[in-house]
Amino acid sequence: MNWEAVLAPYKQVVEELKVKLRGMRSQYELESSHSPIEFVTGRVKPIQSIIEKAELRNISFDDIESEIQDIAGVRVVCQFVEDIYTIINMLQTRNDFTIIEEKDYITNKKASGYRSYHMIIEYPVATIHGQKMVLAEIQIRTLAMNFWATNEHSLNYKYEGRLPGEVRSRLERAAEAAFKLDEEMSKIRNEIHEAQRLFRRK
Ligand code: 0O2
Ligand code: 0O2
Repeated sequence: MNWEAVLAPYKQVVEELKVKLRGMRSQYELESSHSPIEFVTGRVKPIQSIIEKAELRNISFDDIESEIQDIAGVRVVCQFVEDIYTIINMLQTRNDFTIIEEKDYITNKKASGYRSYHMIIEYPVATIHGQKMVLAEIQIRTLAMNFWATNEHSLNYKYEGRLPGEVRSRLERAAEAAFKLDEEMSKIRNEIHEAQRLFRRK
């Protein structure tokens, strides 16, 4: 398999989506006092992770592009939970890609404690051989959800997915604490916005 050639369109999609989403952030900053986007990151899934995921799920090489939906992945990180829904609504009105699937792990957290909103999109990318449809995953989460997910991801990597009971239960508690933090911050959101407006004026 010529991985470089297979992954090239995905690289293109990640770059395009980062530019578009970061552009939205700049636009919000110009036109309103609060941007629902804190920052945007993106990555093409490393080849090793693609192979491991395919093996784990019995996906044949020919089906990788249709079965693994997060080869291209971008992440939108927000300050408040409310911002996530602003982003979702905005993405739903765009016509430069099609939303294939939405997974709301905010209302329905995963067993691990993971929270985030995922959108699987079909994105048309222009290649020298014509247009190609590529699947991409947009993860939308708060700073608190991102903090938790990043740490949990590191621990899972360290323990190869077999977390000791003690660590697992601490992570569960941390997930609830992060959820509480988001809830509390939401309650004083207007006050925070006002403070940030004042600060910007100075
Ligand atoms: P901005 O819009 O000025 O913040 P690249 O295209 O190379 O810049 P890449 O390869 O995706 O992007 O880099 P990475 O490391 O994923 O980070 C992308 C952007 O997210 C960078 O901003 C980082 O500063 C920002 N970022 C990553 N983690 C955090 C975080 O924990 N907190 C904050 N506030 N920002 C973070 P840029 O590129 O300077 O763009
Ligand atoms: P990476 O690149 O290491 O992050 P499904 O078939 O829908 O049940 P699938 O296709 O894995 O499962 O999709 P899902 O569950 O929506 O998750 C895709 C991505 O969400 C993962 O990618 C993670 O980035 C993130 N994610 C999902 N669950 C968790 C979790 O419990 N903890 C953390 N930290 N992240 C999670 P990968 O494949 O793990 O790759």
